[in-house]
Amino acid sequence: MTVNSVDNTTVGTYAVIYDITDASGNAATQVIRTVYVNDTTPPVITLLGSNPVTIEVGDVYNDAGATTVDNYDGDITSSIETINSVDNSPVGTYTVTYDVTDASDNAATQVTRTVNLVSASDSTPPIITLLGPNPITIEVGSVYYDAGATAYDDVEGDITSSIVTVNSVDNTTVGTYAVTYDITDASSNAATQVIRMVYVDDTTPPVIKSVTLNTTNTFIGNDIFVTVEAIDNTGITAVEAEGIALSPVGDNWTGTITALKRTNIVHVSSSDAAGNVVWDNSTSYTAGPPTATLTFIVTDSKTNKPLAGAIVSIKNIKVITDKNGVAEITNLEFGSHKWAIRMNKYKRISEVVTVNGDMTIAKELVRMQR
Ligand SMILES: [Ca+2]
Ligand SMILES: [Ca+2]
Ligand SMILES: [Ca+2]
Repeated sequence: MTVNSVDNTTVGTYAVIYDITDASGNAATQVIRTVYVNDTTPPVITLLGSNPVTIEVGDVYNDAGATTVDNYDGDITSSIETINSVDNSPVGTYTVTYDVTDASDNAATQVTRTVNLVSASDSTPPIITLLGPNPITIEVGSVYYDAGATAYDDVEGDITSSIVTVNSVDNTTVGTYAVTYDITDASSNAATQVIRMVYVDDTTPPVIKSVTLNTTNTFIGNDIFVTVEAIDNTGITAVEAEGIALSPVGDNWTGTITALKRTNIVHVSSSDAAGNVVWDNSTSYTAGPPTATLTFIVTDSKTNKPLAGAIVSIKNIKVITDKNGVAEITNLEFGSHKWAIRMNKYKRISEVVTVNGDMTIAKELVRMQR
């Protein structure tokens, strides 16, 4: 009789017992076989995640781990011994190792993961810092010196020398201009563009070099021809005399003003496109009323002979006729004037005359009766 208690699914030590008795009832000495059921198969480790893994300096390394299954123990993942040497510096290659042993002390083949620690990639653009004022105003015609800018990059440091500057300033033309500064680091990160505004301005007024009148002594209401010579750094846009716009003629500006009575300053202004104005009040003229000459010829009404010694009066002027009966009144203002002629023994006469030019007035005096 054999008693076999071996369970080949369970590690352990078992006995197989052999007994026998002959027909006469004599029992043989029992024989026992010892049977050992062992586990000699190591577990197998399976990596989770990538291998190798590359991370940048500054990144946090999260190990993806591994699983393991044993033929006898089953899932013994929790028994894996992980040695993680990954550090954040220096850059280089690190290794994570995974080991496990089953309950029967069978060690699995070690699994390793390679972790490459590399320099952080540069994703930060440089920063440009302007030097000097912004905006800046310069006088037209003056030289513009750009004060430049500096550039600093997080990885590359001072990269000022790589700044690309585009300077469109035309210092000969009034206007608003931009100077732009750009830079890109070696990882193609472009800095925010910096712009400086440059105003080219004209603050210099024109210069009036001369004011000339064709006459400085004239009559009220007459034209006076004005010639102005003026210069400006950017160009003159207007010249006025007594508020009258003059016209450009060659290098001069000319026009006509109307004479006013008495002595008058001719106020001349010159403007440029920027609105700078200069005045010149150094020139004047004098204008009086227009005058004429009145010639009186006085005769006797009976004899028709000239009368010498007759008194011709007009306004406050008195002129006595000469031997030809002639009296001239000069510089008599235009307008209506009352005149009178009187002479001893003759009847006085008087009239009003309107003077608008030289005139001759012939009059006869009537001798009074005795
Ligand atoms: Ca095993
Ligand atoms: Ca950078
Ligand atoms: Ca100017």
